[in-house]
Amino acid sequence: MILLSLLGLFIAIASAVPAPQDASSVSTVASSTTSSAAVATCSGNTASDRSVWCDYDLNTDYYTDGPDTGVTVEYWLEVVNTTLAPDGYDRIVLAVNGTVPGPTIEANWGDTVIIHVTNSLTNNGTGIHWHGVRQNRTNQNDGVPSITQCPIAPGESLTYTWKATQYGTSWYHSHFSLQAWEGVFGPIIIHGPATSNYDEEVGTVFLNDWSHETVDALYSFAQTRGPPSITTGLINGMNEYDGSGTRYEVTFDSGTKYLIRLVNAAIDTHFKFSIDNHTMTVIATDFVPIVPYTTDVLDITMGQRYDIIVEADQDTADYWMRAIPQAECSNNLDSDNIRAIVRYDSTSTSDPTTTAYDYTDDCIDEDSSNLVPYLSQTVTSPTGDDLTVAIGRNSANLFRWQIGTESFQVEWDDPTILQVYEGNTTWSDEECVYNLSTADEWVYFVIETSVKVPHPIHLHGHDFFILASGEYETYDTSVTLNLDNPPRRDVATLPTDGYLVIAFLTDNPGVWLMHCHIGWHTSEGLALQFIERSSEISALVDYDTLSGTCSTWDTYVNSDSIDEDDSGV
Ligand SMILES: *[C@@H]1O[C@H](CO)[C@@H](O)[C@H](O)[C@H]1NC(C)=O
Ligand SMILES: *[C@@H]1O[C@H](CO)[C@@H](O)[C@H](O)[C@H]1NC(C)=O
Ligand SMILES: *[C@@H]1O[C@H](CO)[C@@H](O)[C@H](O)[C@H]1NC(C)=O
Ligand SMILES: *[C@@H]1O[C@H](CO)[C@@H](O)[C@H](O)[C@H]1NC(C)=O
Ligand SMILES: *[C@@H]1O[C@H](CO)[C@@H](O)[C@H](O)[C@H]1NC(C)=O
Ligand SMILES: *[C@@H]1O[C@H](CO)[C@@H](O)[C@H](O)[C@H]1NC(C)=O
Ligand SMILES: *[C@@H]1O[C@H](CO)[C@@H](O)[C@H](O)[C@H]1NC(C)=O
Ligand SMILES: [Cu+2]
Repeated sequence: MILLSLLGLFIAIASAVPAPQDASSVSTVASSTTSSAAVATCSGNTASDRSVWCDYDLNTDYYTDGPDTGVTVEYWLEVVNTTLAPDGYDRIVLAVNGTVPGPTIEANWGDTVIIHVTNSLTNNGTGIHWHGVRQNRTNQNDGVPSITQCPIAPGESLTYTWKATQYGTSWYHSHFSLQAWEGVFGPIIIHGPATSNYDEEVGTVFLNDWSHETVDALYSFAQTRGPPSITTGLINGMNEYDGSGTRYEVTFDSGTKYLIRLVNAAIDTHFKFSIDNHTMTVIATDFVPIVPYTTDVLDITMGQRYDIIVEADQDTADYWMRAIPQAECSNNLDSDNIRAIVRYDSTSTSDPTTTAYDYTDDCIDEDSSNLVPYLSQTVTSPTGDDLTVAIGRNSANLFRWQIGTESFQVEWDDPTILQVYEGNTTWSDEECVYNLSTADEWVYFVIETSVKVPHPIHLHGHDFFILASGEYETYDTSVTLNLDNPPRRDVATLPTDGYLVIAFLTDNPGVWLMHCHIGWHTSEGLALQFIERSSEISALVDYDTLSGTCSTWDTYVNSDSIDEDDSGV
């Protein structure tokens, strides 16, 4: 009797408390597979010390080193066509597993992640990009139609596998046409150490712009007349609009410090984020932990993430959380109403009466002097090239952007990685190929524009180092490049009528897209591709999977005569 109840108690404890995942102790055992959510802790990592992670810590150079847990986490995602009303207004939404945002992909630093994606749409291909994920020697899993795969045809599935060599916050989203902004996106959380202590996780908080028309319906306007105005916005897939819908709410316990993982998933909106009366401690830029700094108002542009810690240090009351589109570069019809609620008393149902912090309307990144990576890295003797961002119209009189010499145009059914595998080294101008054949070399690019539109520039397969930037300024040789531990991340703003200088190390063989993260601009050709260490790529290719996806796609296209009316990414 006693033995039985003790046994029962033991089982109850064992299933309620996740086993601490000690990387050193599991690294020697054979790899195991689990499909349950990852445990969110590692020995040593506690509320009073978030700097350590089992045998690793914030000082681990995650570009070359890191845990190997032997654990595999596995997810199944289904892209569906549904009707949702995130702000109380019904519309067609394309969504992962029927929700916006989709399910969270969660793992621990050092785990292997396997995701099976099924395309259950009837009239679109798909391909899911794991934004910011390094894809170290796993280029084919980057999820970009025309570059690393053919689109997944309706009714078909594709499995992606990658190792979580970084930790922090990101998101996955479709890289097929404008589908990401029809709702095909969701959170990625990789648990690891943090540069400032917190008690609890709120999780991801997504900031979106949102129209009552689909973005596919608005694309024609965007191509002929420029960016359309957007109806409203969402915080974590929710908002109240004209008396309908529900706002996202968070409950704070006095004295508790919360980790909030912010993601800007908008198609064309630069937000300033704030929580009335509260100050945030910023601890990470994209997947890069930084030396903490505090701010009341945070600039976050498309594709960027910030991990912030907010302490519940105010009076028991209700407070507005705000995402405010910046009019300098965003055209939103409901700018003052993209809000969520922070409550100290969960039973309260009243609207907050708090006032927003003052801010100056503009579309620039956080001050680079604040964005100091915790793990210091130095750029040495980079070799450079110049890329001009410009806009024009094509022969059909539609807007087309370019970065470099041509507007980007690639074919869904002839991905670059397949061309490299087949030994084809002939590239058309509009494929905008930059061939980086030397290994472990620092390269830099001066991206310049005289157009009065800022662009969030995103690079796949790397963090880039931000050597310099200027708004309403021209780059010349008098500009000092910051090579000594500059800000590092995977999305940065090319400022209005200005320049952005980025550098990276050619340490990751593959075909990597670099593009503007404004959805309209990606579709209108503001992209290029780096073929990095091409001689090493073929050995990384799983040809059967690659060609299998392409042949089912070709069969679908031949029977449905589907039209590529954008850049192909
Ligand atoms: C990336 O892959 C290379 C080659 O396999 C390996 O040497 C390196 O340690 C890997 N980086 C990380 C962070 O795992
Ligand atoms: C997504 O939906 C599929 C079925 O369509 C289901 O098998 C899977 O468990 C769901 N995934 C998650 C992460 O909820
Ligand atoms: C979603 O469903 C609508 C209504 O049936 C249809 O018009 C549209 O083409 C579908 N979209 C996709 C991507 O399957
Ligand atoms: C995707 O489906 C939408 C309808 O949901 C349609 O408007 C759009 O043209 C389709 N895109 C492509 C590239 O087929
Ligand atoms: C928020 O801060 C303002 C300005 O300091 C103050 O007047 C107000 O009382 C605070 N609101 C709450 C609910 O604490
Ligand atoms: C890149 O350039 C190198 C050196 O010129 C060449 O050998 C290689 O074939 C090129 N790769 C591609 C994919 O064009
Ligand atoms: C090589 O690539 C070019 C440009 O993408 C294409 O036109 C050509 O057909 C390809 N050649 C082969 C042999 O596949
Ligand atoms: Cu752009």
